[in-house]
Amino acid sequence: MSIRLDLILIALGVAAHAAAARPNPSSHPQITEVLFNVPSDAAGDANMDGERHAAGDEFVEIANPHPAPINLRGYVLFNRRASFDGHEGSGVRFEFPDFELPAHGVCVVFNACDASIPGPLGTTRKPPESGNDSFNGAAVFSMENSSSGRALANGGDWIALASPDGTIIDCVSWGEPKPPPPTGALRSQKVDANPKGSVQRLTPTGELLPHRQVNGEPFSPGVIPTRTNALKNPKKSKK
Ligand SMILES: [Ca+2]
Ligand SMILES: [Ca+2]
Repeated sequence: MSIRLDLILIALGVAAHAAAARPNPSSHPQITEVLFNVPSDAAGDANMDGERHAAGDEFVEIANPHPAPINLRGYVLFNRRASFDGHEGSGVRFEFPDFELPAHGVCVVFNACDASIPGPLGTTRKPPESGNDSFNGAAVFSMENSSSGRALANGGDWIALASPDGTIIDCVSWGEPKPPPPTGALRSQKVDANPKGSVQRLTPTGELLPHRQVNGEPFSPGVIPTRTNALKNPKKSKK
């Protein structure tokens, strides 16, 4: 009897250990939205400076899906013409300053070439002084890019988010970029090269979807939208 009980307890212990050893969802922030192919008309003015700019309106939205803040210092965004450590002339790269992204908080990093983005703005050297009301209170950063050649390629490129030790947490790719997306990312997804707006993730474990498919809008920097039935029932878009 006692032996059986021991065996049961051992089995329960093994089960508990197995559960504990299961891979956790990443403890890192994540990429929740990317605008790499800026819509061609005035609707492409994602950074709200009043002008559509093929490079300046590009952005990456980052969210903290966890119940505790994450300091983004040393996290790096970079594309195929850049690396964790640096970039070439046309590379896109942004390293976060000392900034605490609150639990479930959202921030947005704009390419910002030729842009005068409204509201408080952080850079790689300093965090924004406060949340930005033009973007639903999200923390907004500028890459301060001065050349429109420093941009994500519409035809094929990728953008990666790496943690301060260089681990690639999240990678989003499209087309047939050269060089190809880095291997070994904790998560990676290939998306359509022309999603007619951004691609957006709705939940921490969800896939990136064309934003227009989610709610009919081209993008939502600073906002994680919920899917609406606007597209299925265009006359009944209330919700
Ligand atoms: Ca703009
Ligand atoms: Ca969004």
